[in-house]
Amino acid sequence: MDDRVENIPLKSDEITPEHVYINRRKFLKMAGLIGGAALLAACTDTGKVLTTPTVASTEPASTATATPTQAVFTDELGGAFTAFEDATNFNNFYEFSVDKSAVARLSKNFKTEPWQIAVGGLVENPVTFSMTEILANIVQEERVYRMRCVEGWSMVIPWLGFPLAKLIEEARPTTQARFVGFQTVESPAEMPGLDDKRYPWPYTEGLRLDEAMHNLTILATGMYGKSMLPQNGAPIRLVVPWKYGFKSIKSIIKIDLLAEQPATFWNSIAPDEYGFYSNVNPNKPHPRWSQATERRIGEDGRRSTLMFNGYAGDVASLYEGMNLNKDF
Ligand SMILES: Nc1nc2c(c(=O)[nH]1)N[C@H]1C(S)=C(S)[C@@H](COP(=O)(O)O)O[C@H]1N2
Ligand SMILES: [Mo]
Repeated sequence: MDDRVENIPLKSDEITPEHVYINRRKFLKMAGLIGGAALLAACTDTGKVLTTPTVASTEPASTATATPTQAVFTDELGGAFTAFEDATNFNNFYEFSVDKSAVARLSKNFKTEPWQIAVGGLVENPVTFSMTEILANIVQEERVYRMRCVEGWSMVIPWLGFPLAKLIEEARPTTQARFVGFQTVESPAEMPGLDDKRYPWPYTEGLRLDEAMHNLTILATGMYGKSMLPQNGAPIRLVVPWKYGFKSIKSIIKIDLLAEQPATFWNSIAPDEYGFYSNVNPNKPHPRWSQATERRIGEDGRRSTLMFNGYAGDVASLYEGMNLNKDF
């Protein structure tokens, strides 16, 4: 185990990287299971403005920082949008790099057109959607969400997207379906991070069906009023705002309805550190660090982490009767 970070006192601009914990035995075991490459072609139109962003709240975060010419957009709790520059240059996307500041550069030429997303498994109507169809037929709405990474930092991001439920309903899950599995594209020619065979590629994630159908759970196709950039998971990624950021899987090609809880990337690497549910919970410390506080990117100091990342009113009922310290 690599425990270098634990021996270094954290400065305010440092976070605890997820990748410092590597269970080498597990990685080696899984390295033999790496699958083939997905093929992508043509070019991207990233950066194209899709819609004029609507704003969740036009209340200035603070009158002291607001000027008549500069609107300050915030989430419903008054947290200012993270600077676009920060949200697009400080990224976790291990397929490209474990270095957050290198992801934007390394993913610049990632081809996201054409793109398809297949919804299958325990469904009556398996269906493959092209991104063109999705963008033409589904209204992309703006959702301003907090994003809390398990490493202890957070952002406020205005996403463009639509409820995941729309695609799932189209596929008509059978009565056996209880979970949903997601998979990221694997494109070794474009993704240098895939060369590190210690990781259980492809990146996978999962939700319980009721979590997946919840109105807060979206597939995002853009942010800040623009189409998604590669570093943020273009052309389509999951956003589950009450869970740690790693659940919000990027660049999805496959969604499967399942009877059993699926294996997921971080949970297979370290199940005692990254639970299947991974709901944001300030009272449940990560085995190697507290989760009570977080650093909002762009701010000094730390703020308190909120239960379910501030979405308890919307989602706490999904977990009634569960022991959140055991089923974490
Ligand atoms: N495929 C894939 N999805 C991923 C990741 C990744 O490494 N690969 N990192 C996750 C983590 S740890 C976080 S915090 C968020 C970061 O999203 P952002 O870069 O858009 O802020 O993406 C998540 N989705
Ligand atoms: Mo994360």
